[in-house]
Amino acid sequence: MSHPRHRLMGYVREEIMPHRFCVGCGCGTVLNAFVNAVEGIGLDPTKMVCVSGIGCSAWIPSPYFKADTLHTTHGRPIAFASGVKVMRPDLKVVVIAGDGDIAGIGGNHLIHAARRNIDLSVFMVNNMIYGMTGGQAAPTTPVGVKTTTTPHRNVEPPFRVADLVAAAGASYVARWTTYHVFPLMESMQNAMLKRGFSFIEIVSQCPENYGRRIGLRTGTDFLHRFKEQAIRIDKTRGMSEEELENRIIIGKLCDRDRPEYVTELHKITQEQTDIIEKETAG
Ligand SMILES: Cc1ncc(C[n+]2csc(CCOP(=O)(O)OP(=O)(O)O)c2C)c(N)n1
Ligand SMILES: [Mg+2]
Repeated sequence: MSHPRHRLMGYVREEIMPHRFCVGCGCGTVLNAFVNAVEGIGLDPTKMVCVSGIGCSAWIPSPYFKADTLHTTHGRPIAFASGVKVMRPDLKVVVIAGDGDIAGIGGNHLIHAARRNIDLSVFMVNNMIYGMTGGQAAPTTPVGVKTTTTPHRNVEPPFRVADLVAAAGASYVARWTTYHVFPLMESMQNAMLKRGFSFIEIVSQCPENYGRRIGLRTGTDFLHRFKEQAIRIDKTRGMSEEELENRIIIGKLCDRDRPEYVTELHKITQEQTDIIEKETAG
């Protein structure tokens, strides 16, 4: 008896499946949610460009998602994606990369893309560490954690990246974890349908290079932790900083309409073209 082909198989590079993510890694969950979201809103992958940087999470779109992809340099996926969007505003441009990529080395590109409100969707996989390179501290690593670059303990407070992006001016910002698969899928759909800069922080697990330093050995250990730590944003009103210290605030942080960067740029191009045409006609 022949087996029916899975309905989502056409969205991934079947020839290189199964993927190479470590056992228990959250990247497979994010890939699954992303592919479901793309199919769910009927996006045509031939009209998409996915951009990634360097890191484990960067492998989610490239090579696994079957669309045109740019696997760029570490820290620069938003810069490359902005270039694509300016030249080809007709394409859906999505960045998927790690916390190191997006909020560490690429942090400046992140806040300025949010400020400009350029029409990109950025899905940042926050595993709280530089996973691919063996476990260096990221700007998302919690205080107190021992990493290869903080062998005694990390003393740097982490960024709350989603809050930072919302404050910088993005149109849509949300935070979920790999435990919250269905809300994550739905949020990815909303992000990709939103005009302007959309951003989802996906708190994810790295049992290999982060978990083993904090006593969480398996992916399941992390999912239990995320379930316990998560608190819906609407339940946080009136709670103090101390009460929220070890919590992961999940849900939508903002959803608003602001002028979009490429549209505004193209208006200028049109205005200038009109002026030149008028002058040459006269
Ligand atoms: C300019 C530059 N600096 C540093 C590196 C080394 N490097 C490669 S991946 C990486 C960190 C990856 O961490 P993250 O972006 O969080 O992705 P993860 O592997 O955790 O998914 C670093 C520091 C590099 N490739 N290029
Ligand atoms: Mg990381």
